[in-house]
Amino acid sequence: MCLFCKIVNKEIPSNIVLEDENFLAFHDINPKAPVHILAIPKIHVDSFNEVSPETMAGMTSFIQQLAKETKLDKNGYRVITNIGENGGQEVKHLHFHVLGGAKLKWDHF
Ligand code: D5M
Repeated sequence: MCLFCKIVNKEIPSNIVLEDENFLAFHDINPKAPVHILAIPKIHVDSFNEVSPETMAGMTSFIQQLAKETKLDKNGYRVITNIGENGGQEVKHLHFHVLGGAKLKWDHF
């Protein structure tokens, strides 16, 4: 079972911010911004390459709710998903980095 499936199953502890039937959001263990939350589907999907339109639709609503509840929607935030080798994806379970809490830089290579 992958790392994030274990977090979904509560076999590995995480600092949960928001949860519903299909999605989970928890604080990133290695934050890159004052607020750095990971939002994931509970079902295992390897990456954005494989995600279904239905899961993405739910994911979008979940991230919007997350932004509202954390008040990130007030001043803005960033949503990133890394895909594969060049994208820098380390955990092979689809996750969206939700970053905010400061004016973010834009510097990728
Ligand atoms: O991002 C993978 C992210 O997952 C990276 O920012 C660290 C984070 N991570 C790894 N293990 C944990 C646990 N156990 N809790 C919370 N966050 C974690 P990627 O896009 O794959 O590079």
